[in-house]
Amino acid sequence: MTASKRSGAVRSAARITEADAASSLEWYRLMVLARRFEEEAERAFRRGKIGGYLHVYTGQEAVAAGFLAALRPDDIFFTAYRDHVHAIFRGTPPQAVMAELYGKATGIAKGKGGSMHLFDVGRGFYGGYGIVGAHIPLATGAAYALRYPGGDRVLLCFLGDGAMQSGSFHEPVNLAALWGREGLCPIVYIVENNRYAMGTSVDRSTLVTNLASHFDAYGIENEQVDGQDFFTVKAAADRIVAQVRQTGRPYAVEAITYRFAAHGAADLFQPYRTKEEVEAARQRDPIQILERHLRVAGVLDDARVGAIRAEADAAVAAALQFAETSPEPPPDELERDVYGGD
Ligand SMILES: Cc1ncc(C[n+]2csc(CCOP(=O)(O)OP(=O)(O)O)c2C)c(N)n1
Ligand SMILES: [Mg+2]
Repeated sequence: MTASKRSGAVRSAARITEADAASSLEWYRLMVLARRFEEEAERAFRRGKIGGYLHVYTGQEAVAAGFLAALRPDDIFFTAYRDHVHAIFRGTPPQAVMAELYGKATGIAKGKGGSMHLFDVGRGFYGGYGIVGAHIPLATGAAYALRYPGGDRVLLCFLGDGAMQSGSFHEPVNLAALWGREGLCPIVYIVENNRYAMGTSVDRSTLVTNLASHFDAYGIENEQVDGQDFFTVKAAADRIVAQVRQTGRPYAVEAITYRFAAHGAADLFQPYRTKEEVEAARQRDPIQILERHLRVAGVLDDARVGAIRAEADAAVAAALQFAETSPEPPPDELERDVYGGD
């Protein structure tokens, strides 16, 4: 039986070397780009350019950044519907993500997935799922399939605090533990605890608010991590991914984070939380935290920050332009990539 690491388990930033700081500049650049991307995606949604639904990742960037930074190119990952930034971090061109949000033929899923169903298998991104909890069994089975023929690839499964309370969480997690006993389930469950599932706070969805500890019930090693600090997440992710790669056993992390924006487009008034609470959480903005570390380490100054922001503005403007001017998918696309089609 494992015991979740509780008191004081939210790890504080490790000491940062100059080499760490330099390699993290690229992640700072990507986080700034992602934030700009989400701002413009929301604006385009409000202007009626994007159909369906849209959920942004603003505030949670360090979680995906820290974990995706720990992956090898041949590793794979799954997430839910708050997925634009995961794709951008993994290298999907922002224009292909924006075009997907616009439902255009040049989108990363040919315009047929939209915001919630991004997919980029070539880069190891297996979606993008709109049904809460639905990807947990798929990701768990995929982890088994990765290890069954041998090899040492690893799979990350990002999920929300709300998704943990669905039936589709318990069965696969139990199976993962059993398969892991044979070294056959190299999966890291990353619970992004942003405190809410739409308007339902964590303490209204479970009595056991240490979400990492839920994995004790299945015999899966687990810990909590401060999800706002890139270096803290990255240090944990490097250690955990290496362990899972070596053992083939599952591991679970609860990343403590916060959703700065509304849940989604229909969440206008956010009656379930106060402005003061949001403002307090914004004081721990993951981009600001990383920026401060990098300034102290001497690899970032005002001029460099200005250049990185200008680059992000230009990349997002180009992505919007690409999405605007791309063609709609042709009608016969409806019958492609579906069972029973060509
Ligand atoms: C099976 C199912 N039930 C309900 C919904 C409606 N729904 C959409 S998002 C959401 C909240 C999920 O919260 P969480 O897992 O914490 O993810 P977060 O939005 O915080 O990233 C719900 C209930 C859904 N999409 N699928
Ligand atoms: Mg949540």
